[in-house]
Amino acid sequence: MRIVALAGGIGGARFLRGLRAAAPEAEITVIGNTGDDISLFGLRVCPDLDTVMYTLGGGINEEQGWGRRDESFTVKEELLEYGVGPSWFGLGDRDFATHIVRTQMLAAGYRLSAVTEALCDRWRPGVRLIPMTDDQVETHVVVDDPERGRRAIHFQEWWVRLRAALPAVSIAPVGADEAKPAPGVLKAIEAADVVLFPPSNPVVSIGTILSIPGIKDAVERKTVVGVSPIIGGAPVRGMADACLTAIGVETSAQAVAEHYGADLLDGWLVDEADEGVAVEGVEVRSRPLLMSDPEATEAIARAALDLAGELA
Ligand code: GDP
Ligand code: FO1
Ligand code: CA
Repeated sequence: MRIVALAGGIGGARFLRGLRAAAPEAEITVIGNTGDDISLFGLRVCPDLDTVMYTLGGGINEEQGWGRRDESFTVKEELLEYGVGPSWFGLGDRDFATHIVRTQMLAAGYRLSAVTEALCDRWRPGVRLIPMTDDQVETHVVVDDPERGRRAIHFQEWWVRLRAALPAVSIAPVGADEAKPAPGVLKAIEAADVVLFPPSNPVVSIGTILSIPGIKDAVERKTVVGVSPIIGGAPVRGMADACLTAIGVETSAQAVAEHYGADLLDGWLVDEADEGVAVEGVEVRSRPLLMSDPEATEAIARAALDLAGELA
C-alpha cells in the first residue's frame, strides 16, 4: 500500500510513528511543512522537518516534542556572551550540527529536498520525507504591536517569542504563490492509495502545505482521511486555537472539518468527546484520539487506514 501523509511538527510526527507501526509494509511518503523555516545565525532551520526526522529516527526530546534529546546549549550561551541573539529561540548544540550540514549543502547548490534526504540517511526514519517545496516559503503573522503598530513578523517570533499572545490579524505563507511542489511530491500523491492528514495544525501546518500551487488539487482527487487535532473544543497542545481564530474558524472538530470541506476530506476522525460532529459528504467516526502512548497512537493510525479502506 502507498500512503501519503501531510505533516507539521509534533502532532504530525507522533501520528507518523503510529502509522509506521500500524502499516509496517506500506510505502509511506511524508510531505513536510517548511513554512516554519527560519534563518538564524546564518543557518537554515527547518523545525517541522527536523521534528519528523528526529521523532521517527529516535533522536527527539520526547518530553518537549521538538529538539534533540540529551541536548546542551553551550553554543547558544557563547553566542549570547557576544550579544548575539535571538535569545528566545533555543538551538541546542546537537541540533546546531543538523543546521550546519543543511546550510552547507544548500550553499553548495543542493536543493532542500536533496538535503533532507541526506540528513535522513543518518536518521533512517522509515518513511520518505519530502519538504512541500524547495522554494523559500515563510509564514508571517500580522499583529498590532502595542509599541510599533501593525506589522508582519516571522511565524516563529509570534509563536515562540510572543506565545501567540498578540492576536494575529492575519497569517500568510509568504512566497507560496510562486512556489513549486518539491520533486516527487505530486507524483507521490498521484500514486497514493490514501492521503492522510495527521492531527497537525490546520492553518500553519496542513494549510501551508495545501497553499503550494498544485498540491491541493492533487490531494482532492484522492481518498483523504483526517484526524482532528482539536479535542473537546481545544488543541491538545500548542496554540492552534490562535491560528484558527485568525482565519475565522471556530476551535472545534466540526469547524475544522468544515474548513477543509467535503471536496478535500472523505473521512474525519474525531475524539469521543466530540461525538455528534457531522459534515455532509464526509464520513465521521469518533474514537479516542489522544496519542498518549505508542499503542494508542498506532490504534488511531489503524482507524484512519480502516476508514480510508472503506471509502476507497
Ligand atoms: P507543530 O508543527 O509542532 O505545531 O505540530 P503539528 O502542526 O504537527 O501538530 C500540532 C497539533 O497537534 C496541535 O494543534 C495539537 O492539538 C495536536 N496534537 C498534539 N497532540 C495530540 C494528540 O495526542 N491527539 C490529537 N488528536 N492531536 C494532538
Ligand atoms: N519552540 C519553542 O517554543 N521554543 C524554542 O526555543 C524552540 C526552539 C526550536 C529549535 C529547533 C526546532 O526544530 C524547533 C524549536 N522549537 C522551539 C519548536 C518550534 O519552532 C515550534 O513549536 C514550531 O515551529 C511550531 O510548529
Ligand atoms: Ca509547525
